[in-house]
Amino acid sequence: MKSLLKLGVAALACAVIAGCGQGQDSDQLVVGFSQIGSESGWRAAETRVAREQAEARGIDLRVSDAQQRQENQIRAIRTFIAQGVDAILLAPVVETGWDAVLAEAREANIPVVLLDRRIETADEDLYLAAVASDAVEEGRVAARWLAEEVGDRQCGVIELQGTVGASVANDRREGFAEIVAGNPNLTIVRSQSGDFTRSRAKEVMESLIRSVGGPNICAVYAHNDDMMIGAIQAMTEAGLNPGEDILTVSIDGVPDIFRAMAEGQANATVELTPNMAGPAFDLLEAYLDDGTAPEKWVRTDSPLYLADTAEAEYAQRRDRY
Ligand code: GZL
Repeated sequence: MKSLLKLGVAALACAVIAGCGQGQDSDQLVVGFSQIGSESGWRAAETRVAREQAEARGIDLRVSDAQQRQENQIRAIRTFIAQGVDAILLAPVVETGWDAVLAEAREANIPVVLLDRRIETADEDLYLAAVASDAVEEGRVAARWLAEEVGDRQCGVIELQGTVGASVANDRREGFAEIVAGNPNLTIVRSQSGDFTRSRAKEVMESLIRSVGGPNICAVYAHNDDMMIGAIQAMTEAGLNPGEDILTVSIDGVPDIFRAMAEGQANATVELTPNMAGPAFDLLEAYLDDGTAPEKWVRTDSPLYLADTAEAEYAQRRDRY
């Protein structure tokens, strides 16, 4: 634990309860990470990078995998509070239902930093900062590319949404829809959740191919690359040609989407860095050392990648995930 106030509180608390959140040495920062799960390649990379970033800083990082269930995340946060950790990282699976448990963390004087998703709250002081992309802009970037690609051709789009209730799913849908609204030749013919996973997205895409009909599908927009990989499998098994007859655009920039682009089965991805924990640790260390107030939103970039650089991008990234 770092800050003097915490040392006083901790010493008192540690006299009373066993299993205090002390790192190996009393000066070591102890951080609890309530992680959503491992639903996608991007999520698994975020966890791995968080461990690397903690290791590099000598931080004792305690990761709890919630298997995509909010009640498990809330339980993990309460455990971290009881352990008296110095700070908590939270990747909130959905955007509502956090006020009570975050108020308990504030009561215990434990700062919380949100990673890669946002929460809906009337009290923005419940968390110290958020490290996340602008998911509305990610949706706009995807739709602008598609609009450019189809020109004035009529194009029926299938949208595979992320987890119901997740801020990024709502925002990526909003951004995409905003650009579609300004392009009369783009029409979202179906929009359904694939829960950010390959398997669920494959099932959903199989059923949409049956109901919409392959020839009526001009493009697929998936809120993450893993769902697009599942959709590509479904399209290929149905005898369709994703990346050629059916345009694809998704988000994350995981190695497998670069491989699909290099093989001509996908067209575009909007990258999301898996390194959300590094900036979070930096702002936490400054805050805990001398009270430096961080920016409320540390925004990560959303660059677009296309098939023309996919081969090189895949070669560079495949060992990083
Ligand atoms: C986005 C993040 C999303 C990724 C998915 O910030 O929350 O969650 O795009 C992951 O791959 O499931």
